[in-house]
Amino acid sequence: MTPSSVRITVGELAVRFLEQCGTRAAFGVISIHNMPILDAFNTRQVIRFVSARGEAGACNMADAYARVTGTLGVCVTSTGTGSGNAAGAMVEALTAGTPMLHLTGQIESPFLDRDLGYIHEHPAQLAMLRAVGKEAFRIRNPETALATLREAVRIAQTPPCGPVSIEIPIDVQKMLLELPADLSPLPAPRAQPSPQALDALAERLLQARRPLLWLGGGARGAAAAAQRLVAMGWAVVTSVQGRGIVPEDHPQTLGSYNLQKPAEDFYATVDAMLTVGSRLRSNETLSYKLRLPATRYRIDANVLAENRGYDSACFVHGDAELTLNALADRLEGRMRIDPQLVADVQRARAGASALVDSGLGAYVALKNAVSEVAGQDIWWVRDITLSNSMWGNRAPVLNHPRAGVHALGGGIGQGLAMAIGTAIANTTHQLGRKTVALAGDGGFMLNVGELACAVQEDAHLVVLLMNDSRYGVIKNIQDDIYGGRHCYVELHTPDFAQFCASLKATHLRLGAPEQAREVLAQALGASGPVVVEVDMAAWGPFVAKFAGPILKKD
Ligand SMILES: Cc1ncc(C[n+]2csc(CCOP(=O)(O)OP(=O)(O)O)c2C)c(N)n1
Repeated sequence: MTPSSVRITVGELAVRFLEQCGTRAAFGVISIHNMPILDAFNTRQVIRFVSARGEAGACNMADAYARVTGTLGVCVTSTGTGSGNAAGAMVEALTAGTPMLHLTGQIESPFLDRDLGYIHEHPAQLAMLRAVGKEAFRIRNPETALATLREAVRIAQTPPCGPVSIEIPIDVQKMLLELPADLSPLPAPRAQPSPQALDALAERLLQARRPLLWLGGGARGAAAAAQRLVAMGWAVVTSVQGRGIVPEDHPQTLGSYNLQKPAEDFYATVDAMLTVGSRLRSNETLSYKLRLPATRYRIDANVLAENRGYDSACFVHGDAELTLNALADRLEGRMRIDPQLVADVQRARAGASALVDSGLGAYVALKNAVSEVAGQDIWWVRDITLSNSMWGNRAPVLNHPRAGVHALGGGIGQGLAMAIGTAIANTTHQLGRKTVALAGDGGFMLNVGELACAVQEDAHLVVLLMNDSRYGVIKNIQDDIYGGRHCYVELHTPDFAQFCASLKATHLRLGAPEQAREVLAQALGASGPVVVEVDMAAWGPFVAKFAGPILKKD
């Protein structure tokens, strides 16, 4: 050790490294087993640390923060039950391909892996973390800490991205090391497409007169490259995770109206579909029975995506942005696209959105009010609830590739925490948008404690709380396939006005469709968290009955 050298704990090393990664906010719950890390957040005051009320919420917040900023999300949990609490949210981050670092503790290393029943030990924590994330590591000593941190973040940020955990025994977190001179993260490699594969794909695409680009979440960083194909006249459709890569009011896009009958009819007229960064997941494709265009090509950063779900005549392994740009270089000025294609897209889109509206009844007023009052500069965060399945996954119009945040994996109860992570990201990165969330009362209650976090953090967000005092979608499924035998779906629900008052969160009741615009405007004008309770008993039922992901018989 040189006289001038500085010695820091492993916990502080982790925090200083995250600063170098560009992290501006981290989320977690304090515990004996992570205090050296949190102590460093506090003493350094560079990264804002948000105290969630539970590890599930913290992980959802970090996930949403990463999704809207396009940077690394960070959550910190305690060992054992704490990291276990985050497991469901880790699964969601894995499903969504979110680059995230999850730091957790572990008991003192001398007692670890000895089956002593040592308090807070979770003997198989690492195995659990591997199962719910992309990778998991343990830091065993100060000498290997930085390398492990670097590798974990590199893996998290390498497409297909995902959450990576590191467990650090509490004694190791406190150990000292000399402050390294270089704390920079490693670059995340991007898959380079092969020129031969690109030539072959370009040759085929040059034959197309009615080409369609299907953009998934993996193409969120490729908006400008996708725009080059749009400028050539291509039609576009997106998965729900790909919303806004092409602004949804562009005349050449179907937006995420991707599986309604008019969209399927349109696909029959398409002579080449190029899927980019999309898994063509079950709920986007009527469980793989949606009739996609017969001639299909695919680009993906995951080499294993080839022929998954749907086959393709030609596959290019590569980063979405690099591959689309290289393809555009080969196609620009050489495609002869049917001038009728744009009008056909618009017709299909109008037909699909009319179909969606026809099932909503009075709730069309709410859908339209979100567009009209909130405008396009919003983050649109959704929990799993009837309203999201019926319209929130398609509307309002989104104009930004990261504007939509939803639970891809279908788990309820994550929307409120995701809205908090989004609102914090909006502040720390000065993104200048409003955070608007959609949740059902069932999902909201699952993680309702995070409303206290939202108040404490002064998170500016509006939750549209669709209160039907039940698990509505499950009740519909019982009607559909369980002979109308209703059980376990009626919910004792708090008086949300009183509940919000007790937390000092603003509560507004939305009792009738005619009030939608006015109440929403009031909510958006307020600061801190606002709960707009849509009294669904007063509004009445939807016209259509949504009973789970749509399945196709043939
Ligand atoms: C974590 C989790 N637990 C249970 C379920 C099953 N589930 C799906 S939708 C739903 C009901 C959601 O109710 P609510 O939030 O009130 O929305 P609504 O269906 O009434 O619109 C339930 C329990 C789930 N998807 N995820």
